[in-house]
Amino acid sequence: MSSPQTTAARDLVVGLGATGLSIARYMQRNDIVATYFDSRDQPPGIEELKEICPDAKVMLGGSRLPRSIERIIASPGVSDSHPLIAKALKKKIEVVSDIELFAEAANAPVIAVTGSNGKSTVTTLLYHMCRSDGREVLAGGNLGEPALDLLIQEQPDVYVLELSSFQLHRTQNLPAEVAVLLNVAADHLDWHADENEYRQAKYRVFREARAAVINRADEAAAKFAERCDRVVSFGLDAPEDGHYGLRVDADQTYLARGETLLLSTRELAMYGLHNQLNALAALAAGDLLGLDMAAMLQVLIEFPGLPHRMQFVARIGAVDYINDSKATNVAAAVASIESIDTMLVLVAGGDGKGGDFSDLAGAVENKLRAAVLIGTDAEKIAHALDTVMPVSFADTMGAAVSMAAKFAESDDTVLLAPACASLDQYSNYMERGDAFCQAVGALKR
Ligand code: UMA
Ligand code: ADP
Repeated sequence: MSSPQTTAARDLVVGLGATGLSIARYMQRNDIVATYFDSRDQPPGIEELKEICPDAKVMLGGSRLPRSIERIIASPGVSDSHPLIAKALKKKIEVVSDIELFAEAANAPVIAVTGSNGKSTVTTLLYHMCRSDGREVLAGGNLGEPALDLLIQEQPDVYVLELSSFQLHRTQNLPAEVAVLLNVAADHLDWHADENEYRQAKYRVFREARAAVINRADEAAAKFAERCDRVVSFGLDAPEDGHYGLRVDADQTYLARGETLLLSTRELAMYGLHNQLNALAALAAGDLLGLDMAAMLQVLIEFPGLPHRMQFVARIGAVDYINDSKATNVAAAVASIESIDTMLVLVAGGDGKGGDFSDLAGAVENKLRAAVLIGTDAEKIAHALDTVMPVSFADTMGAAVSMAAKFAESDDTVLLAPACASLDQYSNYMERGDAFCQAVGALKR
């Protein structure tokens, strides 16, 4: 039994979701007394917190900052504009992420993966590549298991962490063995002060890294990675010696390292040009880590991609149905639209997070049969697509899919690529993707 909290806590843990609870477990393991805060009356983790540290002081709602607090460990969902955090920042109280604590405590090399899109795919590829090479590996962070919970398990040879801009924004010290920045496109403008702050958070991943993997299309990345000992780039063009890209030989496109052809893109199990980029980035990172090339290529031949990312659902009446529910911003939706080479019926919409949809119009031009829009920002997307064609609206996913099926002609693709978060209508992108799959299933009956 722990004794009641008597000393005034120096740390305030903000947020009682998955991250907050992982911080609570970490504090308990390390005998650190903290106060806990959540802005909601009934935060999801309140009962579990009582089990982890029964005597912890908990504050719900408001923005009162206890005097004793010297550091805030904030959950990623709470932005700097929350009055409590804003007050702390004004008083120059340190506000850090769970990743800052993880980096202090971890004793194995870390591969840090960030970017606007492709993080989960590349994190998972690297996890499988490490295993295929015979290394003990744990993966987590923004992808599923909170980073601090990875420390409960036996120490691996390597950690692979997916990091969001929210986490990096509050991480000062992260000496990653390899830092991977996949791409930077506008996102999360409802959280960050502006696009520049979002970009700076992403580039922060290179600050203390020993080696960097950069996208050749991103000139700023090369500049930020200059401080790293080794830099390997990836891109869709032909690569220079030691770098990764695509090469064409006898009408066949290959993933290549310098002049060496590694794997025909036809052998890649994942679908779409953006996944060729993800494969190249993972190879570059694995190479920097010293993983065996054949072991890595075997993973690319076998790994079909994660659910809800360009996931083939069904072919009904000569129409393909594809679920890319994880396309939660415009750049992701553009990438999935560009991966489809048939005429398209697009199902999109949801919470646009303050983003600008004008790039969607360019991507669908000349290939859009119809668009069916759902969710809070349906009107905003309709406005952006107006120059291409009038659109239709649906209240539910079931209605959207039925309408899409009516619009689709032989050999078309019906693609769910929302360009928006799902939270206005669903608990998460998985629930939205499942709703799409179910609605497609219902078409068959
Ligand atoms: N919230 C409040 N008040 C609080 C605390 C949280 O209203 O005091 C709300 C937030 O505004 C948010 C929700 O609760 O709407 C969850 O926030 P959280 O910080 O408690 O989230 P966690 O449950 O800890 O989950 C977080 C990541 N979520 C976010 O960054 C919003 C999860 O990524 C991540 O898997 C988990 O930590 C473990 O590391 C999810 C995500 O959506 C998948 N990430 C964004 C993305 O990928 O686009 C960045
Ligand atoms: P994240 O974890 O960054 O959200 P995911 O690997 O889950 O990334 O992919 C999310 C979506 O982003 C995919 O469904 C696809 O639409 C798009 N996407 C994936 N990789 C890329 C990439 N390299 N460039 C652009 N878009 C991508």
